[in-house]
Amino acid sequence: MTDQGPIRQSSGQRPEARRDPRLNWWRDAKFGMFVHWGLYAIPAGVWKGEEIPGIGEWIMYRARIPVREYEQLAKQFNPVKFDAAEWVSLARRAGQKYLVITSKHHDGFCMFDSKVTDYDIVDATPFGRDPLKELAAECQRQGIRLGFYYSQTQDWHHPDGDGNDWDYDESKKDFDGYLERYVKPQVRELLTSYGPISIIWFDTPKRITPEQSQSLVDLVHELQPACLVSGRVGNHLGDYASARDNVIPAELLDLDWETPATINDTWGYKVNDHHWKSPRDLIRKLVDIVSKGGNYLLNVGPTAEGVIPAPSVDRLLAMGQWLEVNGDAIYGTRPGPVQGLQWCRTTVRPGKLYLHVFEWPINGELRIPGIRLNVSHAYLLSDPSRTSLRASTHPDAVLVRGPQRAPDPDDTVVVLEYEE
Ligand code: FHN
Repeated sequence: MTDQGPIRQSSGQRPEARRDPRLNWWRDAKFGMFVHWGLYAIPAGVWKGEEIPGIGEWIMYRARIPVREYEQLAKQFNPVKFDAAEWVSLARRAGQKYLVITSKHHDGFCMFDSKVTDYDIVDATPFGRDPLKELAAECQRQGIRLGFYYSQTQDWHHPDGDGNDWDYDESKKDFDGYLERYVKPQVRELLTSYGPISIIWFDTPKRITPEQSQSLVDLVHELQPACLVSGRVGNHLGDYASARDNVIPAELLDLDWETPATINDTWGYKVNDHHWKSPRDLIRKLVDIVSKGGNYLLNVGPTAEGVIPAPSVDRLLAMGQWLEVNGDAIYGTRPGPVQGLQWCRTTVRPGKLYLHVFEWPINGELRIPGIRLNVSHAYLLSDPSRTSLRASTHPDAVLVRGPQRAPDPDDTVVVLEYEE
């Protein structure tokens, strides 16, 4: 994999992890919720009346906001509408199996009660609650796995963190000191005070050395051996690989990988971003990713009041409705044998091939090239009575006669049960 590919070399998977059973739950989960939430939700893309282009959580960087000014936002942060039960329930109803939330993004503000700094949600805001504690309890209660995003390299608030050259002199930074005395104690806090954590989602490795990345991986595994480390810990040392943001590889990859993605065009909330992807687009992206062996980590950016924007909620619920009917063709599956077709995707589990049809043929006759299967029963996954569809095996293809019109214009799933 080169830097030009869908996965940067630095964001890859350690080769031994590919067969590691610690990843089994993650390999089966397929779909997670990403949450970008922090002080940047207050300006929401607008600083001193000016629209700041780009993703919302980068506003401090893009507008070169001095630390002393940006810090003041904490005094206003009071997300009284935050309701951990509601967020976790939304993830559950969307069919998402894990939730990864920003504990500290590049702006350096900590969304948890850290003893290492006062620049955190409990000490510096009128809110005074630890949302990660509340989410951890709710995730336990509702059976959703919890992960923490943590920006290990970039920290625009810390004098020795990477990225802020408008307040601090880059040449004077003690990056290693920052890692040892700030990042590592915080990672320790995150892994010792919130119960079982399934993922530490490091991001933007940038200048981090292989030794430094390795020491973070070791720390995570020492504290919680089952906890996975995202590929963006850097230097090809993650438990699984991370695709570029919003990028879906063109073909099946022999890796454990994940695409982090937005529903509109920003991660952190932006008041003026209304560029929402359609439910159909999102469902198909999920299917496309799963058919190529990946996971989809789909983001929401809650407001400064703690509310997940309604367009995100609507889309996630639509995905959940589709998954309610078609989840068997997603969860626990593996990529199918037929790849590279425009009109359909395939996933498999022992004895079953799932055909995900995006474009239904005019006569309802599906021709799946390149496979020989002894089909014992073909039916629509959405059909509770599992009425048999006519299927025949030919030397170069399997033919299935379905209804004239697409039963589900987003993705109709046809199940082919076969003798192995
Ligand atoms: O810079 C971040 C960005 O703000 C966001 O968190 C995404 C999510 O994958 N990661 C980085 C850019 O790739």
